[in-house]
Amino acid sequence: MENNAPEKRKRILSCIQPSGIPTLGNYLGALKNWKTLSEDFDSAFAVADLHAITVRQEPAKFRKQITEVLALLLAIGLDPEKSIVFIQSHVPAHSQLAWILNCYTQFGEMSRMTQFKDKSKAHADNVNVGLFSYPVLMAADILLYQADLVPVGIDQKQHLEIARDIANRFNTIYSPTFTVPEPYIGKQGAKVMSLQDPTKKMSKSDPNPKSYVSVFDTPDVIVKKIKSAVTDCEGKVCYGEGRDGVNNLMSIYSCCTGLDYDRIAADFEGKGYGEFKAAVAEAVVEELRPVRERFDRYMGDKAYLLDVAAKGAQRASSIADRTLNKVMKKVGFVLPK
Ligand code: ATP
Ligand code: LTN
Repeated sequence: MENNAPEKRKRILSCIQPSGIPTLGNYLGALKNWKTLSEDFDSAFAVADLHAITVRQEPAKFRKQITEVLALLLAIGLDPEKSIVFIQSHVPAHSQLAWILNCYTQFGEMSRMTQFKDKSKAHADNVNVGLFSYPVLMAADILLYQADLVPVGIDQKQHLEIARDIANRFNTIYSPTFTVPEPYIGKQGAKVMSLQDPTKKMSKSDPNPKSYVSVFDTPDVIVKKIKSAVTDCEGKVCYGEGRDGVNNLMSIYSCCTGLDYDRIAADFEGKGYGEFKAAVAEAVVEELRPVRERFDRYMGDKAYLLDVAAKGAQRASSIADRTLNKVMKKVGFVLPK
């Protein structure tokens, strides 16, 4: 018999923490892809505020950052009528499923997470249990929406593998319950490196602001930061092993202009780093300019932002609650009437 049912669109989900002002790394590694993918998939994007408190946040600043990241999601071009755009803590099912999944996750597998090891070194005075089970909450975020694909930067690959392991484990113990998600890691920009130490990823929580370009930096600040980026003494613009600083700038330039490495090397043949850095800075300024302009507009209309968050949470909850109910039934909980 012919099946005329329309093919179910695949679903994507991703989140960003409001743990600071997002960087060019977040933008090129994740956000830019979200906009493109949102055109071809059913999509949900969240501000991961629950994840952000695994590191101490100052309340007033935290509140502001949550609103800013929400505005940024719209500023990158996501359409809240098409994509579900929401704030993680507004959908209680995330915390509820995370607790359940904690009981299907082994201490040993969490101990191997490199982000936990890095963050517990960086915040040695606050190695809390939330930081340890962070990947379980992330698995809950993803599995609640039965996401097929999760667009992230390469640093999140290990967390995606754990989410897959947890999903498979639960599906095997009970019966198929969760879609097993695949990571989607863009070919370019998957790991933008720090401008001051290009062996480390660019991070919005880096204490040195010269190490990152924030998406809200003004053009003159962007120019200054890129001009002071660490390179090497070879003086030649071409991609190569061990040339982390130049490679990073080439990758940033390539993401912003669409030019490949050979073309960039040819264009800057015989030219010094000064000229190259000026071109990179200009490309970054132009890439971020429209985002910044739209961001300012959304930040000027807080009522609209709250409205988007409320509608987003409602739509997200209707999907998330369905999955949570299914899980609770399978585990054997008595569901409320
Ligand atoms: P923090 O620096 O506070 O740990 P973060 O920026 O690493 O935060 P998120 O805000 O949760 O973490 O990241 C949102 C998305 O940006 C994720 O998909 C992550 O993989 C991606 N991302 C973060 N930093 C980079 C980077 N330097 N290059 C490419 N992608 C990145
Ligand atoms: N841990 C992620 C942020 C995050 C996330 C998610 C990403 C929280 N929940 C669900 C994808 C899917 C990070 O990028 N640091």
